[in-house]
Amino acid sequence: MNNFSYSVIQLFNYSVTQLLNYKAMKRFFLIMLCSVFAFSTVFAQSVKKNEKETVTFNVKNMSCDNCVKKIEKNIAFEKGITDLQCQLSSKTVKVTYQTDRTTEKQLIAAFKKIGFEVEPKETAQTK
Ligand SMILES: [Cu+2]
Repeated sequence: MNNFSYSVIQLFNYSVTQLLNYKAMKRFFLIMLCSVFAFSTVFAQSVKKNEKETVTFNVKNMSCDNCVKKIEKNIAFEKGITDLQCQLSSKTVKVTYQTDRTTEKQLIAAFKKIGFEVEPKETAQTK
């Protein structure tokens, strides 16, 4: 084997090693990236799961005890609702719900379904 072919082989060996290192590195970074992504997704979901919101609705046509009963009976059992308080004197309904299970829009629709026009008065984050 002459000097030239020897150096060609050396060069070839060197390139293969470099290539393998590059592939291993690429794989390592890919795995790192995937685990970071997976972890952040799970983390974000668990944070979202514990989030609650309390909305106070103005309910103009809530005028008697029967209305209150109707609301308590129907809305309190909508999915995601953890607390519901009707106040006839101020014509307001305070609803606490899990943000990952229902939305304000869905609540408004649920009220509408049983004949009450509502509008959100104030919203607050709850722990
Ligand atoms: Cu009534």
